[in-house]
Order: sequence, then C-alpha cells, then structure tokens
Amino acid sequence: MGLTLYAYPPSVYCQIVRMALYQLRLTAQIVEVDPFTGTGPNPHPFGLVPTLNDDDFQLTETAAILRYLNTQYAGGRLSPDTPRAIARMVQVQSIVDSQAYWPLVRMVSANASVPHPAAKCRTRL
Ligand SMILES: N[C@@H](CCC(=O)N[C@@H](CS)C(=O)NCC(=O)O)C(=O)O
Repeated sequence: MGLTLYAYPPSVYCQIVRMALYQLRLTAQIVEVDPFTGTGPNPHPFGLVPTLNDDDFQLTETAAILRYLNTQYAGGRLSPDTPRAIARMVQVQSIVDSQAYWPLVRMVSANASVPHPAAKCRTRL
C-alpha cells in the first residue's frame, strides 16, 4: 500500500506536501480530488485537501503531515532541533494557515487575471 496522497493539484497545501515528498525522495500514489466540486474519493472529514494515507494511518492538516513525513522518514532533518526554532516554525506555519491563505490564495491568486484552475475557488467566496 505505502503512501497515498489525496490532492487537488492547484492547492498550495497539496503542493507543499508534494514538495516534502519530493525532497525526501518518497513515492506516493496521488489520488486527485476536487474539494470544490466533490469530484473524486475524498476521505477528508471536512471535505478539504490534502489527506495522506500511510498504509492504515490516515492524516489530515498539512503541518501535521509534514511533521509526520519528516519524523517518520527523515529523522527530523527537515526541521530545526532547538525548542525556540521549532516554536518559530510552528508559529509561522500556523500564521500562514490561519491568516495568509485566505487573502493571498483565495482572494488574489484564485482571482488572478490569468486563468488558473483554482479560479473556481471564487465561487466559494
Ligand atoms: N488547515 C488545512 C487547510 C486545508 C485547506 O483549506 N485546503 C483547501 C485547499 S484549496 C481546500 O480544500 N479548500 C476547499 C474548500 O474550502 O472547500 C491544512 O493545513 O491542510
């Protein structure tokens, strides 16, 4: 079975997980789902993306997925190792997730003049 990532390609959250997989030289089966139309088999309890399956272990939330991949498959080498640096990392991840995603991605990128697959996000504003 191995790793399976349920992902929507334009999603920055999914791209972040895919960058981590690439950086760690991990292979994952990518199952495309569209959280905006409900297309595809989406296991996420809130209908979002991404979700990572590692055999029978299922995980949502990008920061948690990154932390899992980093500790399970990389001995933690992708993150800092001092308490303060770890705290800063978690702080920045939380700020970006809670404060930056909506204004930067949903209100700007998804409404850019250049047509983008995520433009359909606009309909959910
Ligand atoms: N806190 C979540 C946020 C995930 C999230 O918002 N994903 C967006 C990607 S575009 C989504 O699925 N949006 C669908 C919707 O809002 O209906 C994480 O870190 O994974």
